[in-house]
Amino acid sequence: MATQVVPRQLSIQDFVSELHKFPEAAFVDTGEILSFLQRTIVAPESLSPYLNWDRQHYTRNLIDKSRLYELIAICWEVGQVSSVHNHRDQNCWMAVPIGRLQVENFHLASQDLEHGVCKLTPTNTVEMNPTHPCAVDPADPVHRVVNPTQFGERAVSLHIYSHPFDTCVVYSPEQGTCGVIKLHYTTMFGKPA
Ligand code: 2CO
Ligand code: FE2
Repeated sequence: MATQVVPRQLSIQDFVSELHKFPEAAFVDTGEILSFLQRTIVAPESLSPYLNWDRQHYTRNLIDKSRLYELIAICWEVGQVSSVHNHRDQNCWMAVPIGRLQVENFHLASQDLEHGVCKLTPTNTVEMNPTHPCAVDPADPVHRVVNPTQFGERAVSLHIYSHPFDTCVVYSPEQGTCGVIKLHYTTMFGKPA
């Protein structure tokens, strides 16, 4: 019989304290941090200093940053989507303590950044919600995150990136084009960036 672990709820402060306890090796593969996220739900009310909403674009709110990782809360209005993008070969774990989101994964068949061209094919779509965190597959890391209009509610995702990165490659699967963009924080440690 399959056993199911009932996740415990932690404030974001306690969640950060737990993250600090992981050794560097835990961030190399995705299993250990993913299992921590499966056992843990961040209490939504503890996230209030990091929640900012913008009708134009999802917001990126830095909660914690070290040599090993950065932890960001992303706030998604109904209908907002990210670009299709990569994470610069860094691991990424996502948890969704508020609402639910879809991750659409793509396979990158080829990429020529110098000429800005690529070939991408969609692979699968997975739902994230408070009991379903996920890790980006390091072997096939290109994805986009979507808060579908039909879900009808705002969502907040927590992203752990190891190591921190401040640029990424964005792709247009329809046009077969790609390019590097710079990433910015909307807030840092609860204050406008
Ligand atoms: N990686 C994007 C960002 O940091 C968010 S979409 O999901 O990973 O802006
Ligand atoms: Fe991403």
